[in-house]
Amino acid sequence: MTDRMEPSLRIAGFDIYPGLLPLADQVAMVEDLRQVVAAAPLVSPVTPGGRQMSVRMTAAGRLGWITDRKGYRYSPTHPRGTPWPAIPDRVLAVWNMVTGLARKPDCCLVNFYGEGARMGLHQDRDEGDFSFPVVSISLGDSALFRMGGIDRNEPTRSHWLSSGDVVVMGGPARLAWHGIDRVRHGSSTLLPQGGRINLTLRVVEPAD
Ligand code: MD6
Ligand code: FE
Repeated sequence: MTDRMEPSLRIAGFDIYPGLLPLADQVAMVEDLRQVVAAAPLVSPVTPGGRQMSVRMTAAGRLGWITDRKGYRYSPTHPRGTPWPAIPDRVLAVWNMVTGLARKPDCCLVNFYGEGARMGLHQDRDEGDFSFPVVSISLGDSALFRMGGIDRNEPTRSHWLSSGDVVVMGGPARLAWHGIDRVRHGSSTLLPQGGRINLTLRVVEPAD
């Protein structure tokens, strides 16, 4: 346990760190992620209801979050059957900075938003232990992030996330509803072809 950095913005219980990552770190993190994607290619997941998600997805860590016709779950392997690559140290360093926790995340979910991709309002509730926060890192194009409450019908607030921003969803907000309404395609030059990457770090296995 080390000191946790204080957020400079709090909206609906979400802790927001605008511009936490310097540009050089963002560039280096994208390079790390190219290696992750080389080992575990992005897939276009299908929901249990049979709908194709607009984001493309992969993961790093001991467990990755997957979805297909059989359901949502954490899996020790990529859909093609291979283990997930390790979570890059540079990504773990962000977890350490904003959580100060000794426990490391089990999963780094990687979401790629191409033109027109979005993420419907959802809760992150497939993990085994909600006492740990979920940490999110945004890279590339700006995205409109909608944050609500624990009940789906509570009012929501929206905030534009930019490249290098970090969000922590923990404490009472851990099970809050949230989503990405839209991405401003081409608003960042971090990725040469445009697009947005969002990383979410999660503790999946209950603390022992
Ligand atoms: C996104 N983020 O930023 C979607 N989940 O693309 C999430 O779904 C999210 O930002 C848990 C905690 C923080 C998040
Ligand atoms: Fe989420």
